[in-house]
Amino acid sequence: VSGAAGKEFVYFRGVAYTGSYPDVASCPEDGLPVIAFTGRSNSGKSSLLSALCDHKNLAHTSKSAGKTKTLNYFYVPEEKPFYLLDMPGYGFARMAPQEKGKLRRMIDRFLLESDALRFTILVLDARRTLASEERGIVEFCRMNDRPFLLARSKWDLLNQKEKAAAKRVWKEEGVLEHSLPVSSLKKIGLTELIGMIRKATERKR
Ligand SMILES: Nc1nc2c(ncn2[C@@H]2O[C@H](COP(=O)(O)OP(=O)(O)OP(=O)(O)O)[C@@H](O)[C@H]2O)c(=O)[nH]1
Ligand SMILES: [Mg+2]
Repeated sequence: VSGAAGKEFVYFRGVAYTGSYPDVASCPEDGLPVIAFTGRSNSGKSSLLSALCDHKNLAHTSKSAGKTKTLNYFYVPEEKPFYLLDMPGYGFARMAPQEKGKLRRMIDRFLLESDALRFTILVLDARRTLASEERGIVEFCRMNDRPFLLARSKWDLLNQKEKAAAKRVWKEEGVLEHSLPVSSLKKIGLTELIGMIRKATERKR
């Protein structure tokens, strides 16, 4: 698909907010595939999910400056429907240590145990290198044959030199093939990501 009209066609359309759940046990259990957006606080998860739906702030459901604290489900009404799941960010500095730990455990539990999870999209600022939590998620996905992607966000903020340098680092980190530059602001990489998500939802577990 090419051209402006073609681009329009690939966004997720008619996406509806399903609900926000405080823990794994209360999430929908209807067997529909789940595509999870995880990563550090402020990495751009909610913005990316919204951009894929051709929306400015679909996923910013909380009024408190877009800080996601619950598991937020969005229903995508395609021929084979699925959920996009906006997860809370881990490592949010202004959060009490106890609350931080609780959120972290909830996120880990979901990524480790969910039967519905088909694709883990780890969103990280393209200007950053992999931190230990992020390495942990990558290792877990590799060991358990779980499809994953490192969405290198805010790509619009890098100049040509920084982009080239970033790609060299991804190669050194051993994740070049799993990395996709994206920008919610400038709509970079969205078509590719939508294709990957559709493919992932068709996979059997
Ligand atoms: N320049 C630029 N800024 C972005 C982009 N995507 C997100 N941002 C900014 O990054 C900040 C964080 O975005 P969010 O989408 O709320 O991040 P999040 O990962 O959902 O954050 P938490 O819910 O706290 O975990 C906001 O100020 C966004 O405007 C992008 O593609 N380019
Ligand atoms: Mg968020």
